[in-house]
Amino acid sequence: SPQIVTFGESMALFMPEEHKSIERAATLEQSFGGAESNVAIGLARLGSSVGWFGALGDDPFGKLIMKTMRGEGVDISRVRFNGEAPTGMMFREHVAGRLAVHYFRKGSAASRMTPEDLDEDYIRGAKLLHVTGITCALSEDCRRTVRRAVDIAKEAGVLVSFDPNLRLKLWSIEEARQTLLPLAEDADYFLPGWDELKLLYNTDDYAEVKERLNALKGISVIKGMGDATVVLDKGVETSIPFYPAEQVVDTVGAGDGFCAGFLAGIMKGMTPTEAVRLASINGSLVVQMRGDWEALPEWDVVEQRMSAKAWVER
Ligand code: KDG
Repeated sequence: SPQIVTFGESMALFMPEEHKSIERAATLEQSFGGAESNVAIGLARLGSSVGWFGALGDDPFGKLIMKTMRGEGVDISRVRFNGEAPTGMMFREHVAGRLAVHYFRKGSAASRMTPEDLDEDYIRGAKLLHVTGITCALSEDCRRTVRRAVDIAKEAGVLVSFDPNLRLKLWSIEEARQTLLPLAEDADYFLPGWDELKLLYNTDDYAEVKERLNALKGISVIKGMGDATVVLDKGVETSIPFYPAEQVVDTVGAGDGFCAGFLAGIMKGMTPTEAVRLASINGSLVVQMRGDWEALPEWDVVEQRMSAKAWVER
């Protein structure tokens, strides 16, 4: 098995030209996205050994996703094509300066994943399993699939990382809490954003959230605490400033890029604080190009930036 294994839904992605709404655009640019496949591409580009799987429709979009993932060097040997259900789709546009996402993913191939689709040995053979809350929001079967995958990992001593990736378009906050908080308890690395934590724990009070996180067994990495990332590691709190982006074009995918950088760092034996520095550089590069994963850097770029003066000057 690859060192890191992840799975979830990847969808065809369509975006109008910048500054145009979908209603006014004559053409839409095509790509694809999915939190877990974004992370997988990010990891592969940093030189980590990674496998991604999910169910895709037996259609041109599924094929495009599969071929691109393969081309990026991600192990796709456990991807399944579903003959009946299509690859999901999403459309993104900026309306009055705000990002709007439109999903067409109900009944998609990925939403029909079941625990029986898991290759248990593939998970057992990995060093780390990465899951996100989006998969849990897709269907009851998907929720059980994530749960089962995490249980397999735990039993086999495989590390688990978990990004809640709260998507309130897909389910209610109450449902999300019920499923995601237990997963946070099982994670060795819990990677939420501060905005997500406020919703999940239903409070704006950092001290209260911190108490909850310190009670978890794993390390928590809080993204977006102002302009910094906070690491909570067995009661020890470290704040690491964001690496500055030269320009911000499209912030979607920043969290996944961060996550890829963090996991790559951990797999390379870095401390969580060092891994956050790598993660932050990775995230800062993703936002400078349109699309979720296109701008994810290769290892030499990140390595150069890690030792560069720019960081020290902040
Ligand atoms: O993190 C980026 C994802 O939100 C995007 O790729 C789409 O996976 C996605 C989702 O379900 O929102």
